[in-house]
Amino acid sequence: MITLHHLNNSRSQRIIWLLEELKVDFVIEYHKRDLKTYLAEDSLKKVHALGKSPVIYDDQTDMTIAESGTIIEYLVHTYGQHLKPELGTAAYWQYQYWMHFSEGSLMPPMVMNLVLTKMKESPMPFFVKPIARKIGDQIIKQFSGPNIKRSLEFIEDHLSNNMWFCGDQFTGADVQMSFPLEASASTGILKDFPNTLAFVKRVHALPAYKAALEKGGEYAYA
Ligand SMILES: N[C@@H](CCC(=O)N[C@@H](CS)C(=O)NCC(=O)O)C(=O)O
Repeated sequence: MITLHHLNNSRSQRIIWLLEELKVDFVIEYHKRDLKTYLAEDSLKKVHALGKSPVIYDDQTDMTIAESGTIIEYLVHTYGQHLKPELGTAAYWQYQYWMHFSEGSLMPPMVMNLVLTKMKESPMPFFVKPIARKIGDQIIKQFSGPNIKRSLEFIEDHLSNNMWFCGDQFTGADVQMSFPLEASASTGILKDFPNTLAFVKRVHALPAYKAALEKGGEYAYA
């Protein structure tokens, strides 16, 4: 039995979806975000030193595993080899590429945008506010914004020729890529990226995805 340590409105929603796709037995332990800081409550630190979600525990192997990419690789390797291309093929390296790209290249500028936007809105002495705003706007304009746009153009181009990230085969890489893309969709930016938006809609129409939404609770990106 797998235990998933889940946080509301977070990346761990995609792990519930994968568990549903794999039809393995699992239970969810729910953790909550602090309403003010948006950080996870301390209960997650008892599960893993970094106190972040997702984390899974598998009692078959007595292993605790953190980091979405590792969790997806572990679950696919252990319970659903059909969700990854054959080792060593071109499709397999595509799979590896998108598995890493999601958290390694796409998420960092997205998180930066989120933090800077929150910083601009947070309370501070009135005389600091215009300076903080200007710095935040400049970083978004010159760094995170253009990086996100370039990545989305790249993804759009890939999805204009591919139904899923590894071509015709639905894989764990689609699960890993779903979170940043549905988070992007929720901001409206994907109106300029029709193939990427179509991918998100395809994901949202899957029965296992819908079942996962019912189990996960609060989720702002679907
Ligand atoms: N790269 C990690 C990121 C983990 C992460 O930052 N999770 C967020 C939820 S989306 C979290 O736990 N935030 C709460 C906190 O940092 O206290 C992964 O993909 O698992």
